[in-house]
Amino acid sequence: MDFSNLHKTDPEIASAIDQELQRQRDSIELIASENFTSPSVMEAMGSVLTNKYAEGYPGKRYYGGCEKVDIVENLAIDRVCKLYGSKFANVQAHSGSGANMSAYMALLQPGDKILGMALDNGGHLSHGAKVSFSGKVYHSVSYGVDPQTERINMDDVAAIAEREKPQVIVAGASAYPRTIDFEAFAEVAKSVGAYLVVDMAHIAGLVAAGYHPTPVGVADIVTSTTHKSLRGPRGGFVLTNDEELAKKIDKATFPGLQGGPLMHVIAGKAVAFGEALQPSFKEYIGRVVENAAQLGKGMTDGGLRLVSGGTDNHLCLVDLTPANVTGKEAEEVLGTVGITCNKNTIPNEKQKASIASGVRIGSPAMTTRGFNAEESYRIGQLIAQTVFNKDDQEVLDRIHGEINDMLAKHPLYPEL
Ligand code: DSN
Repeated sequence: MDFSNLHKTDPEIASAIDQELQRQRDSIELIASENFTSPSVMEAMGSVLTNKYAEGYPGKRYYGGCEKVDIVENLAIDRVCKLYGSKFANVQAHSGSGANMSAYMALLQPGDKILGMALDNGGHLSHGAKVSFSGKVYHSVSYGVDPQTERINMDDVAAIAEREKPQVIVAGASAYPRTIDFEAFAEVAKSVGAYLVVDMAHIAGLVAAGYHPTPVGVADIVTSTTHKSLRGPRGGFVLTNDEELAKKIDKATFPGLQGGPLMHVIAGKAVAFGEALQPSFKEYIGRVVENAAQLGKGMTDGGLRLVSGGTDNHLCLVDLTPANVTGKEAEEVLGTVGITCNKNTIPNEKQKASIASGVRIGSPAMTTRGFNAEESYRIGQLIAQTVFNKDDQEVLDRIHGEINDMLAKHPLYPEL
């Protein structure tokens, strides 16, 4: 993209953007919730659509001159409905938390009860964490993973639901490496008269490509972000097959929670949905899943332990205790050898969240960059070698050299 104007008018910001591009190029990106959008998505986001106010919905706006942005929003809605086989979609949520706010506001009154996955067991802030709006506005209770299997145990979820009688059950996670049984969640929700909201943000790309069972048509409301495995711009969306709920979601989003939609971001979403409808996206997600498995195998063979014993999706949750290293230390030392990831709590966590005993390792971004299964296995081995040798600078330098050679084979955004 051409930043020549910005370099002239605001060299400080232009330089920071250049530095960030270089940072992205110089490391293997393994943060499970990040990805690299196509240049087309970025072009749509950097367009004149950022100038337009369009409060309301296509055909029913509170401003004049919305005919062209209506084309954009209608395309985004049509494409996301086609991608997921959904009847209705709202594509205005600015983020995943915002999408969850819309879902809750459509279904609940303040003080009502929600049952979501605990943050320290792999859930998300907006699924009822006490520091989040979702745990302040609503009465939140949680389920976790089974301490032995480290997987969601649906009998436990059913027992908690039966005891707590929530109005909404939330399924979905930010750090859970296994397939989630949405049908089983729907049964539990039905048995206690609760609505089921599925937040599929992490696995949205896998669901779109058929690599994870879909929650659409199973949950009452499905929420998501667009920027994780789906590889779009930062943002959110909400799906439902129920016409009455669709109206409530629209009202909750605008005017309930937001003013003007970000039309440039909605254009980026439409481009990303269009890309995800191509056969090449299915192939990409197939490689994402294969690469995550190979990363996990490399780390396990290197002496680390995977929470739940493996992965079914795009991420591994890694227990670092065999290496006697904390998540914070691992994140830092991996950064020095050119691997970006994030520390993460693990089930039965003994450390506080800012230290943690694990790291989360995801394959969506590195797969977009072109790394293959064999390289993924090697990267997994190098992660293990790095954490087991965190104080041996000679070993770390050799690993960094090997990572740099691998990065050079997969240039990022050569067109920029
Ligand atoms: N912060 C995101 C993640 O990293 O999973 C979730 O929104």
